[in-house]
Amino acid sequence: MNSSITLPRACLFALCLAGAAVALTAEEKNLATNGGFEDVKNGAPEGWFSVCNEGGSVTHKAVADAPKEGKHCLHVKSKGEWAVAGSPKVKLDRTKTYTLVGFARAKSGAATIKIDYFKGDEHLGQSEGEECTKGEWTELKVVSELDDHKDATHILVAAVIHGDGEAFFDGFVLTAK
Ligand SMILES: [Ca+2]
Repeated sequence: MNSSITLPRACLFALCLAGAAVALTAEEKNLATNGGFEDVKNGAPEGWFSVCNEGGSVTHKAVADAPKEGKHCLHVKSKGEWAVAGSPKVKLDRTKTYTLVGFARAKSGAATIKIDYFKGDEHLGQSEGEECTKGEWTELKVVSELDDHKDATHILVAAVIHGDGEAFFDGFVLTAK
């Protein structure tokens, strides 16, 4: 009854192959949850939050206003010193370097993207990209600086507006290598 032996072996081999494929693609996986802003709940990108300086105001929405890719992009409007729309937190693998790429276009004010560093819920600092003040989609990039944030356990990615402004964001991709 060889068939009863060869069948499980064949299955095990197939499982090993599937496992190897998952390990390879995990290297290039987009760690930014809903980074394309296509999952929309109550008009906002699912999982994303917004925050601003005390006394300021901020709104964050998922809109279908000329997105960079897909059907939706993130719209942030703010009054105040600064405003941020952020993703869910990502648990850090400190042996890796994280790279965030994203697109911004500003209707008014200065927009950028950033990586925020956290120790649990405590905000430790950030690495910001260059400012975009243009009305066309502009690619921005931020590379993590984990050596400057030795206690960090988590990061998140965020859209930023400095001062009063209104801007669109799309295509956030966070990778670890
Ligand atoms: Ca999109």
